[in-house]
Amino acid sequence: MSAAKSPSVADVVIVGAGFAGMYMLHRLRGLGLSARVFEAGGGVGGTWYWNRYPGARCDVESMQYSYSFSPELQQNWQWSELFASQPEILRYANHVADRFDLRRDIQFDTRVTEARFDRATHRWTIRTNHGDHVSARYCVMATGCLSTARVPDFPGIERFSGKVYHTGHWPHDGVDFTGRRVGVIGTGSSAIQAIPVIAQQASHVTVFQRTPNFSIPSRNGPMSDAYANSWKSDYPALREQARHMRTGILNSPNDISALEVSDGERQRIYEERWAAGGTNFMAAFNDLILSQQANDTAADFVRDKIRATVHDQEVAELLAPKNHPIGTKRICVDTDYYSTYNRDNVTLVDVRAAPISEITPTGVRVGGTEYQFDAIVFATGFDAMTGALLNIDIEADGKTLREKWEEGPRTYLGLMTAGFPNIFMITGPGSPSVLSNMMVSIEQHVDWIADCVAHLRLRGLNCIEATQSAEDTWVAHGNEVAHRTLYPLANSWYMGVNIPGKPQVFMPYIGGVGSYRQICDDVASEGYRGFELSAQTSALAAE
Ligand code: N01
Repeated sequence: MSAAKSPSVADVVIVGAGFAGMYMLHRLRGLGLSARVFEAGGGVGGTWYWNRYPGARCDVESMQYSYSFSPELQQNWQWSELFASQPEILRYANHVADRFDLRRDIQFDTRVTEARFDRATHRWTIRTNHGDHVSARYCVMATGCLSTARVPDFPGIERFSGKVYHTGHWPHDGVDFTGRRVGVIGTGSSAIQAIPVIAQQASHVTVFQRTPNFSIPSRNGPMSDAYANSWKSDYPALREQARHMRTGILNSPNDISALEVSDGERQRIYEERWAAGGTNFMAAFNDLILSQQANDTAADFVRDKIRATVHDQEVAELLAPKNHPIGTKRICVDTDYYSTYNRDNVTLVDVRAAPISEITPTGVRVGGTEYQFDAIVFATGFDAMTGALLNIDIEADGKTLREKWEEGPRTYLGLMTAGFPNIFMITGPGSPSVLSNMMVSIEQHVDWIADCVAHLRLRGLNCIEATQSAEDTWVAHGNEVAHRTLYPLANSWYMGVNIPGKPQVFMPYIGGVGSYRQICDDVASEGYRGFELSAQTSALAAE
């Protein structure tokens, strides 16, 4: 009988090589620690590696959706558009990987399957689908918030004889829809970006819409030197300002109520923001996500824009959202989305009243009607925020994370969860994450974790664990802040509503990026308040 192979050893295992995992690796190396990164994809970039659907681009301006940690990097890199496309962001991720020589510690095409904590040694044992077996002092989950693509359980789906795609798992060599009849299921951010581009190629596009979404034109365009230089000439100060904004985006919030101004003035402000484009529309007034009455003014404005854009008023009414306040489902940003419905080759099918009943060998059936397709695009979203974490068997002291989070995720600061020492989450549930500029939130978490690990080492400590009471207080605070807003009124993936059986709790922290950062900084400067720090001295624990 052969002896069990002993594990390889690292200070830290990082799961994921998106923007979070890459920067975490860089910071840990800077501390002189050894780190191994496991990445399920064949390259770096995370969400930008997988989401290659036509029209995919970021809705945060490129000058802000980029790393700030390296002055040289942010000066040298040139973005070609205001809002970078997926291929350009992926090129940037690859450039960063090369520039900082990250690949030598990243194992690609490898999925972490389990992570178990051993109390005796205070170490994690991590295993992968390729039989890797690593013992690490710390584990960092850089698994992304929107990385577990989801296809609804439509009957007959396996019998469809045409091509099937998911926006979050797009083929790497692209798809040519020329001359094809395409069905698109879903009208979230991904669909809203993809539909106008697919419609330019396909012979016909049929969109199956269950819930219409509010979308603001991006007004994307080429990056001018003058605009890029307006950032580069003062980058450190501008980045610092962004870190303290509510969303981590340096925009122009208007700190007055929508109800304090005259109708004419309100309309003027909305028109101005609509013309400027992008998510800054939601910063037109300070109470759009707090007051239904204020929110209605913005929602009415966008509904009127939809009616003015779409020629067929029946279609316009279907596209105009009426069941959730604007912004409480992720606001979308588009290029020519609504006007695409004026094309002869685009049809909108409402599947709210009569849902999709089955996928047939040749198409999609809704009630008594069958729509025939050569290809179906599922733009049906993700098991957000918890999906990727819970797909891994994470266990400490005989309890799994799945068991602990049965009624919804519970964390302290979205960084750690009680009962699971030495395992950190980057942009985990309970942190601003998806409600923010992810780059800003990623850098904040990575820096906090790196500083924390350095703090432990300096003091001869090697174990950190969130206390139950700190976690309970944070969860209660997160809920209290969320329920002061209109967000819980929407059936959104923020609430887990899109996954059957998923507990319905508001997962991100909505208190704002700036104030959240201050809380995290205070926690650290007060000796990691709410965490227990200790030293494991057994010989087994020796480094
Ligand atoms: O996914 P979604 P997404 N029958 O969950 C529909 C980020 N992102 O990939 O709303 C019929 O938003 C579902 O309908 P409903 C961004 O944070 C960013 O589009 O559940 N339809 C919905 O319309 C975003 O929020 C960028 O009623 C069904 C759609 O599928 C997040 O990713 C770009 C259905 C899913 O929409 C996710 O966006 C892209 C069913 N059975 C994404 N099941 C940018 O930076 C689901 N649907 C711009």
